[in-house]
Amino acid sequence: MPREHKPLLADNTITSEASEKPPAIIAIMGSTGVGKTSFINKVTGQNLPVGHELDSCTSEIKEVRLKRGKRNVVLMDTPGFGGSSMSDTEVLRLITKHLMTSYKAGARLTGVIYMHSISPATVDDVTRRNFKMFHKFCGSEHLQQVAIVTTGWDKVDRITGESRESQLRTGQTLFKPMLDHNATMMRHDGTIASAKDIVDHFLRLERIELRIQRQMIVDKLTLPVTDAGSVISDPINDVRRCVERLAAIRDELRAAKEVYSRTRNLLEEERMELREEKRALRGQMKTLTKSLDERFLLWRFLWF
Ligand SMILES: Nc1nc2c(ncn2[C@@H]2O[C@H](COP(=O)(O)OP(=O)(O)OP(=O)(O)O)[C@@H](O)[C@H]2O)c(=O)[nH]1
Ligand SMILES: [Mg+2]
Repeated sequence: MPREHKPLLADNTITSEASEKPPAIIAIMGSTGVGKTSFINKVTGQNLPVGHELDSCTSEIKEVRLKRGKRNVVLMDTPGFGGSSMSDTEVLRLITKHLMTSYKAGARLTGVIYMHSISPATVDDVTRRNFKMFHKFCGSEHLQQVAIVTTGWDKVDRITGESRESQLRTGQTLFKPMLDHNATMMRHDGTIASAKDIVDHFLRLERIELRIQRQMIVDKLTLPVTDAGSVISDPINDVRRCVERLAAIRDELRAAKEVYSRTRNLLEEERMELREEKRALRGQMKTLTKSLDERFLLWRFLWF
């Protein structure tokens, strides 16, 4: 049955009436170029930059606020996996860091969307690995609040699209394991109405805690040893990243120390000069001033 589309208010800011209920925060993840940012633009009417050709576009987490009816909603745009500018581990690290910070500030997700384009004829091994990572990222406990949203329906004919969707549903290395744990599969046909419908799906749901958040905050695991991190982590790269970052921090500290010591010397020099000048002025006070008032003023400046 078609669902009624409540009008999105032109003003996307959060009002006091709506802010009584915590906003529904929805994270949007998936491979690069599948249309995550385009989807957000469709729902919010914003014009965030979208990608062209094969280059990845979004490079940082961006939260976009909007309202559906009286409910405040925050859509969390994330960089895509498989992009040209960041490794998948870096993307996962960025998303996880953001989720940890907002979790510690009391914010909880209401849902997670994993976007996938129906348009490529095959699903490569890296994408399959990322599905597996995503499942472990969420855990299996709250998958009714996870939606796998397919895009690219205008790029294929209906029969081809439906056949690919069916393979995604039934493939053990594709989405079946998540769907078996009550994740939902939805289509985004590129229209504003369909994008709003997908967002509305989450509005009735409770707030959740993802497995990655529990493992990192409660169990205090580091990312590479979490269930999700261990699927895509590359230990050699992790060690290299740590060593490089430590070297960079050491250089920055050394440079900061040099600047500090140079500034300290300059200030010290200036202080000595001024003290000397003040002493000389004190000695010459009588010759410098004529009236008693001026002498009194100078006396106050030079002795205190
Ligand atoms: N034909 C068609 N093009 C789409 C669809 N979704 C997105 N695009 C186009 O694909 C390109 C990439 O879209 P983005 O919205 O930037 O994709 P993204 O998932 O945010 O990509 P990253 O930020 O790199 O992770 C843009 O040129 C979009 O216009 C779709 O369903 N059909
Ligand atoms: Mg994007």
